[in-house]
Amino acid sequence: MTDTIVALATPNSQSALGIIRVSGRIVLELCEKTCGLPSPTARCAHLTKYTSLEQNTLDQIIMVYFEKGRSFTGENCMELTCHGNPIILEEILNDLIQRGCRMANPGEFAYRAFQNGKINLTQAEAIADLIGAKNKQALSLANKNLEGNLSKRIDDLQTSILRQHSDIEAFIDFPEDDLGVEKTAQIITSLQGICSELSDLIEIGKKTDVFNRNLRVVLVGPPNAGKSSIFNKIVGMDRAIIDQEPGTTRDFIDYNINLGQVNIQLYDTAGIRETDQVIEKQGIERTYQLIKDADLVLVVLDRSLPYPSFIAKEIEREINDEKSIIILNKSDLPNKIEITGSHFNELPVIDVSVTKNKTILKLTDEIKNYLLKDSFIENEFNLSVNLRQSNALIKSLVCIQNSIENIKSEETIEFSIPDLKESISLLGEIAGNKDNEDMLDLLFSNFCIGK
Ligand SMILES: Nc1nc2c(ncn2[C@@H]2O[C@H](COP(=O)(O)OP(=O)(O)OP(=O)(O)O)[C@@H](O)[C@H]2O)c(=O)[nH]1
Ligand SMILES: [Mg+2]
Repeated sequence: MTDTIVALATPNSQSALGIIRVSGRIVLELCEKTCGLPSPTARCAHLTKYTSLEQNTLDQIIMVYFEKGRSFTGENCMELTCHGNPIILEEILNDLIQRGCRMANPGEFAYRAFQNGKINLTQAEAIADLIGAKNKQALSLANKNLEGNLSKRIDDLQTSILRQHSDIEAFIDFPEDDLGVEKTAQIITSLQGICSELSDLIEIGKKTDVFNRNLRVVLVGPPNAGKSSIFNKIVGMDRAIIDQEPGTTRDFIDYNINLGQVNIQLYDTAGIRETDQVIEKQGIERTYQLIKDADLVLVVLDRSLPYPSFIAKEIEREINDEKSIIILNKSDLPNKIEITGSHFNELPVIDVSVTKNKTILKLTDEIKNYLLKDSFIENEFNLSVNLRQSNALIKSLVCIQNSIENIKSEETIEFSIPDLKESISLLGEIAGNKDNEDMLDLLFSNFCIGK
């Protein structure tokens, strides 16, 4: 058994209770020495006192012991539910460290659970997602992955690929037994079925992605169009400086907001115009960079002014039409803009005035609808696919497609084998390949301490 790790599993602040988790070799010894329980009943709550090395009572606690093989990490574990005073919790943590434990690294409990076969990688990620979920949908999807829905689909795919792989291998080993037109067609059909399964999962990844990250929404437009004013209205505070002088915002600012089912990172940017000023130019360059990475670009125009042809051309060059909405701001003023016949007329248009709250509410609704447009209708999916998993699925799909091409011709059929093997191994990475240490380090280091 490995060294013994300890961590606070609850926030380090004043609360009713605080939980300390311990896992590893000396747990049973600690049960005896700190709690006076040399042979605690596993998975039962013991009301006891925690005694320090100096023989002081540090707290009255509930201690639960989990025996090796039946704990979260798979090792001997103890959980101490203490009173939620940070001073008590720190004293107990220090005492456990003096007794031979060490502080756990981020995600180290989950990492041990994974190494000991208690959970696979998709389940470990689901636990992290469950804790980090920003909305109800993300929570529900994380729960489904924790139940093993994704792992099950991946397992089934691996088995199906393996079956085709062995049929082809048998033919290569005994080439005198012709694989036959019918059998070849059957293998190709099965592999095509696997391709469409993989494509389905990749598609789910694209759709469920919106629930699991902050979507980038960028306000752009000519100076003075009201970008900062709209930004402040949406975030609900005077975060950005507003002024009647064009060129007020020089560098972008951003703010995180929850819009119910989605979380967005909203950006207010420097107005786009021709300028000789170095700083302003840099600000405009940053705006262009933000446009590139945006999930949605809101092009803000002042409808009380004539159509800004030159600036519109500049913006038109930078934006992706499929990810853009036009906002005609200052609808409380007389209308002077004419966008009919312009490029922007082809895009969705929303009228807004920062003087009318109703129009801002409508705008946030539109933003949400737009970002959710490809996504689910609640409960459509019974699993989610994250970026790491999606990348492996995409590579695996390419391998299968290559192998189909090779199978189609009898001369190249044996070249299909390495691709099939590679596709199985790529799928293996989703549930967890224990040899890929770099990937595991990166993945678990994103977890919080105590998990
Ligand atoms: N009447 C009216 N005035 C508005 C509206 N929105 C913004 N303004 C005014 O327009 C001026 C410019 O607003 P900002 O929000 O600073 O514009 P901006 O697009 O951020 O400008 P830059 O930072 O210079 O690019 C300010 O005087 C605002 O009060 C609106 O809906 N109606
Ligand atoms: Mg501004």
